[in-house]
Amino acid sequence: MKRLLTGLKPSGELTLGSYIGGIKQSVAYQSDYDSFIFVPDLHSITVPQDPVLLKERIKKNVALYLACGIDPDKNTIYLQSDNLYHANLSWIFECLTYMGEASRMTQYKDKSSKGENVSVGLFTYPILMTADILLYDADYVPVGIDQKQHVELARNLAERFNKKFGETFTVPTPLIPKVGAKIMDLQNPTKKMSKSEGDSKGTILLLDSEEVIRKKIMSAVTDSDNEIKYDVENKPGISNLLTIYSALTNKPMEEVVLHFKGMNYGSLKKEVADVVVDALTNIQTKYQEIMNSTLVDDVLDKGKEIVNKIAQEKYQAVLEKVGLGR
Ligand code: ATP
Ligand code: LTN
Repeated sequence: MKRLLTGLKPSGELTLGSYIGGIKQSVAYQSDYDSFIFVPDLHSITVPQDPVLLKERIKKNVALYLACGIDPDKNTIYLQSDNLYHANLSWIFECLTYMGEASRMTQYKDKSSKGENVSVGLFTYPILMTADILLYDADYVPVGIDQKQHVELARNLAERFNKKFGETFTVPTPLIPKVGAKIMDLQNPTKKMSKSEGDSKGTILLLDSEEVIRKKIMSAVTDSDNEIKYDVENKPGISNLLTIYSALTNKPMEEVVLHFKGMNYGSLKKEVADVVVDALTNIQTKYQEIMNSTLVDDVLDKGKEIVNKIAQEKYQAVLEKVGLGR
């Protein structure tokens, strides 16, 4: 069975974008693949974090995975910092990565070009992501479009290692959703809906109340020509709302556009809000049940044991190939 692996950083509250671009795909594929989903907590400290909030969010992330439909019987669910091999393997890949290729990674490029003071960790984190993926020989990595570049780095590094030291790692393939690969900020629909950088009015959090969700969607920025059509370039706000609707109802875009043809923007927003409220209240009910149980710790304990065993074997093989150790 092919292996699928993904993770969502606990660097902020998970959003509708994280759900549609990240978790939802893993839920859809979980019966067909050997699925791994983890909390990449080491990735979240590339930018400063409050230690108390970070710890809370790690638990919340796992509870949300489960509430969104990640089945603990079909997935290996684990915490990155529960397995020391991620960072160890990352070091080996750092030594195989060229400065030029790391410098081309967009997050580092964007932040450093704005003159922001960025950490070395932000520069090297795509390499840690390579280690996250290759350590388990993942075949497929479901991600939103913003992460495609990083999975491509993982492909390049797997190929480079295999060529230099002999066949060792599976070369992974990114899985990008057909609809919803980039959900946009509701207030600024040319920017990604983000948990760490977005406008709080433009970002729907998975744990927002019904009232807040409706308010955010009803005040989404659109345009003034009152025609509902899918045209990302000229109508980014309307196209984003149609995308959210299409992703959550699993209806193809053509059908969605036909459904809304001739309606006004207010009616479109109302229907999108209904669909989002429906999906998220369902998730929130399950989330509360999970947070009141021991499930999160139970699945993480089980996951920790499984992944450490796999990783230890893989890392040992890597040491041998590279000539490290005794
Ligand atoms: P941030 O929201 O802080 O920008 P991120 O997207 O970099 O964070 P994660 O939450 O770890 O970090 O991303 C989880 C997954 O969800 C990734 O696969 C990412 O591509 C996807 N994702 C996140 N935001 C969106 C979005 N707005 N639209 C589509 N996919 C998204
Ligand atoms: N870098 C990703 C999160 C992430 C990830 C991974 C996703 C870390 N390791 C491995 C898929 C596979 C992000 O910033 N969203």
